[in-house]
Amino acid sequence: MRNPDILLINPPFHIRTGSGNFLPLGLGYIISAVNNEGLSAEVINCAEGCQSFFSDDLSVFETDIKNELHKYNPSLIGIGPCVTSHVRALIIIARVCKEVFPETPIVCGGPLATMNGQEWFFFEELQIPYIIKGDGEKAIPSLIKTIKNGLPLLTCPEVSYDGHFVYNDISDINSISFPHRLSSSHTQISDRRKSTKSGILTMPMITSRGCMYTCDYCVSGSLSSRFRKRSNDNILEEMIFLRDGYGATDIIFYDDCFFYNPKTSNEEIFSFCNLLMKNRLSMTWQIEMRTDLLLSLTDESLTLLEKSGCRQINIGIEKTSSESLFCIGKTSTIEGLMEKNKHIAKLFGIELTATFILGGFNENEKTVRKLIEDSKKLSLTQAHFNPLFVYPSTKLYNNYGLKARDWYNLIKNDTLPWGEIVFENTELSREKLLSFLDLAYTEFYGKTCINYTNQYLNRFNLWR
Ligand code: B12
Repeated sequence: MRNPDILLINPPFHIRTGSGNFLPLGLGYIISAVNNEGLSAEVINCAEGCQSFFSDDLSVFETDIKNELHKYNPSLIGIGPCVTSHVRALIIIARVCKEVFPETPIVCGGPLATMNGQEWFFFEELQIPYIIKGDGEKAIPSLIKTIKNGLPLLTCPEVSYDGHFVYNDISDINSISFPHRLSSSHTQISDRRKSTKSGILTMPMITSRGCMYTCDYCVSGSLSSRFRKRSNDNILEEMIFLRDGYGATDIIFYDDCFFYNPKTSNEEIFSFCNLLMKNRLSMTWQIEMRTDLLLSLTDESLTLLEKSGCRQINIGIEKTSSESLFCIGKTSTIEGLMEKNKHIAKLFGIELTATFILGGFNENEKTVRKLIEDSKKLSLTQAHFNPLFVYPSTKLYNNYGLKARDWYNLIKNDTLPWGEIVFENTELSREKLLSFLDLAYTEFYGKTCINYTNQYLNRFNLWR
């Protein structure tokens, strides 16, 4: 029997074809914070523990997780990071945890617990009375100490419960210890981000909290009351730590916008890249970038990016017309992108890849086909297409006419097993949009691709 101070449970999710999968950095951060206080944490990683969210597979998952839980006797159970797509699995995890450990306190955290207006899901549907909103690094050690001192959890200043919400926001994120990591064999990098070279060890990092932008469809902007970014020195220190401690040669920065301000992007790049070069880091890396930021880059910045190891820029293009961008509340521009990408592809050794969204208020078959055609003209080596998804706590969700609790029933009762709400309009049904996904991949890659629609309709496409 294992007796950790906290047993963390990472819920399973519907892993899509080619998707990445690794121990959530949020859990890694929590484990480090707990260990720093001389406390212990263990994880049940369910990421691949469930073949699908169809009921027969969920029953198998229920038995498996129950058996796994019986190996532990923790002081506290933490479930998360919770996202909306986990719903069907969360219901089972919460039920089984209460059954196996009727006396042990349980707390949930992550994006879904952080969103304003979604607290009811935990209190009423999961019957979990405590959640942590925002950063967990101070909150979780504090919760464990509260339990060790024999006090009720609601005396812990960081905890939220029905009628009492606390948002945890660590001001100096440079003060947070680097996240605990599992071995590289637990890190699956998505096809879009993988290096084609051999002998590369890629590890993920995150260097900010929240997002400066508030695109209508995206949750990131509402996950933190303000955008916080780590210092360049602190980022470099973690890169060196991963290189020397784990043999990492390549980093994926998962920040929504690594360089974040188009007005100062060239200066940001100058400081960051020069710091890496001065320290002879010799690692490659990749970042996410908005189109307006990419368009603002000078050749000098692009040279610096390449020289300091930036091997790939993933551009969040999403739409190829200003009207469609406007309809999803994305303030970036598209004009000049084709020429800019062509220029970068010709003169610089930086691979350009992109994400695109199919569907939206103004969209029809014609606009979707146009987007697919445009995607081929943007000098990209890879592209990732998604239907427009609707998440609670976004402007799109309200504009789509959904009420605060509607997402829950839509996902719980959906005939598809993936936990997503697809934006539909009179011209584009969910089925139609899914069929366009196959067309998009086939057109973009110039060959008949594996059936991408299947990744949504069927059991998980795992690598085993
Ligand atoms: C990196 C990333 C991924 C990676 C890794 C996922 C992972 N599990 O780590 C990949 C590409 C695999 C991925 C996949 C998916 N992602 Co994702 N992802 C992100 C991203 C960009 C960063 C996450 C991160 O590392 N944050 C940094 C850490 C430090 O923050 P954190 O995770 O919030 O953790 C802190 C707190 O939340 C809290 N906390 C976290 N866990 C717990 C647990 C407990 C018990 C407690 C008390 C507290 C607590 O403490 C942590 C430390 O302070 C976010 C956007 C964002 N800006 O956050 C989207 C985001 C979380 N993803 C999202 C989605 C939808 C998905 C997918 C469902 C997409 C899909 N359909 O395939 C899957 C589901 C993955 C999963 N395991 O659940 C949405 C979730 C929105 C929602 N509706 O809930 C987000 C917000 C993106 C968005 N803008 O919409 N994702």
